[in-house]
Amino acid sequence: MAFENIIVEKKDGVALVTLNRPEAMNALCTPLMEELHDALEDFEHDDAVRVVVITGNEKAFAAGADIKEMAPRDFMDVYKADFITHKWERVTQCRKPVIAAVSGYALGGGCELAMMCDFILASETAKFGQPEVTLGTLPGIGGSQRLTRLVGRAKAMEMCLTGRMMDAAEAERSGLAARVIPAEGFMDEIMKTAQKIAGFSQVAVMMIKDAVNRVDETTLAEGVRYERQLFHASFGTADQKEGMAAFIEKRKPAFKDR
Ligand code: DAK
Repeated sequence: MAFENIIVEKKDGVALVTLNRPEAMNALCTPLMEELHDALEDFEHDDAVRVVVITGNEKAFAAGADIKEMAPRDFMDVYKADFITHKWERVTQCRKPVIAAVSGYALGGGCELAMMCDFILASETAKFGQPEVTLGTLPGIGGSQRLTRLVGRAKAMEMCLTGRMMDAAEAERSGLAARVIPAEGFMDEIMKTAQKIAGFSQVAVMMIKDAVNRVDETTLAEGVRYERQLFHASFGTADQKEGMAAFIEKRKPAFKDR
């Protein structure tokens, strides 16, 4: 697949997607999001891909939806086209884990794209924000909802109302980022984490992702029931037998994704 706005590399079970519009701080234009959509479709069907990493460059993960593309559009344009809906949210439908590796700015749609991933690993240079208020608008790709779920109402409200940026340490403290990683060796550590997940049973990994994601959609009792069903189902897999046998026999498991 030939792409102009992203770079895709596949290695050791990991598909690395690098957003590649450095001249525009990786602003998320429609062609870029369509390419990301197509790449994710491909990964879903490619057995060689077990984990996806989305990253940008040292200055910017992505500085938002493309303001120059949006500026001339009026209500009817965006409403009738359902702007930012279909292909833009493809990442939330991935069954394989998706990690956002954030260095530099993750603003507006960039912060929202990172939050659509399963978890965020932040370089110590990362800066997160929802500055849409400064443009006379508001988050449009789930920022008001996902940020609030991740960091709580007070911080989300303050960030969306003021456009203030959060640094990496605050993002980790607040639950937005899973972990802060030193800028030096950032991508090596990201790939190590991705490869670690890629080495586990894919069935178990997908079930875990499925179970954790239920939290946003259901009550605690329903969520625990759902988790229990998946847990029971995992006992029907060869990988559960292999994982537990390997523990008892003090050897490395050889998972077969069965
Ligand atoms: N869009 C387009 N171009 C951008 C951009 C963006 N979001 N961010 C940066 N650029 C471009 C700049 O225009 C500049 O281009 P040239 O002038 O060289 O042609 C180039 O990238 C370098 O940027 P700067 O010169 O500004 O670089 P600095 O280091 O000085 O500053 C910055 C970096 C990230 C702090 C700054 O560029 C900045 O503040 N960028 C904008 C951040 C922002 O406001 N992001 C939120 C975008 S709005 C919806 C409703 C709302 C939304 C979507 C949908 N619906 C109702 C459906 C909103 C979404 C958003 O994300």
